[in-house]
Amino acid sequence: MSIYFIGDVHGCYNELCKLLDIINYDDNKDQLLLTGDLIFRGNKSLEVLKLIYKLKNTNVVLGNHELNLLAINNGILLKNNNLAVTNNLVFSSELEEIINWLKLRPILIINKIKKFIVVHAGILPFWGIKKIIKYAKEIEFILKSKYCKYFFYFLFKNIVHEELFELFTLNKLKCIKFNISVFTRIRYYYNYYQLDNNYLGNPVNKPIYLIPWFNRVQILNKYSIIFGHWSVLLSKYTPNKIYNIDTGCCWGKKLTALCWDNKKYYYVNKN
Ligand SMILES: [Mn+2]
Repeated sequence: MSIYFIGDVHGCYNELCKLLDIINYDDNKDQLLLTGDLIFRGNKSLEVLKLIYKLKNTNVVLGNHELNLLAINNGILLKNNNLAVTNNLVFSSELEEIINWLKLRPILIINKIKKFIVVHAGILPFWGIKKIIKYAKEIEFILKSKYCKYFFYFLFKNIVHEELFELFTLNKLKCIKFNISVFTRIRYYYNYYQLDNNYLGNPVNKPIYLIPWFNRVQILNKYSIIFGHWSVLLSKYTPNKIYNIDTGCCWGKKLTALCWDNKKYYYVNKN
């Protein structure tokens, strides 16, 4: 039995199939964990979701694009940046069953025996493991609950439905919103942990005041971190025990798998 991670697929179904072939993935023996952003940008998002949904020993953390899809499905976001790509997925009759499955996916996967965590974008460096688990569970709890729709209004439109106060105070809701941004969107922060959404480039040419989230992460004495979301890194620039496996397949580069047992990388180039 081997554990494999695969980075952001973004609707690149053909490349995903090829990569599973290359690693000789066996659904009865192996485990597959994906870093999220399975969908959008590429044009075979539905095929990707159906494939992952059907595999038995697979899990995926939610990325910002899965959250967008859930918000579209709740009628809160109307469209994604590429309407043709979005429509193909959003108006599919097969989507409902998959959405019900997607809503139950975690924000964070933790393996306490193998000592790794999987997250879409990242964490804050000073977060300890207990805090990380607690923050992820709070988000997962809301997404699974009947308050999910109201929470998406808050997340995407900043509209506060008072039903939400049956769960949390406004301050707590703001913290949860911030934590979602960290888990699903963070690249750099500045000034006491404000997130930067403007500079997407690699750390070599970064503005001096920005700090990549993966510098000085405190849990590395115990855990490794596998993440996606930041394709310009191309698996470089990160410290030991932090693995970026989004290698920009949807941008014409490649799709990456990492085998946990031997830390070997496998690649498929974009067709
Ligand atoms: Mn992303």
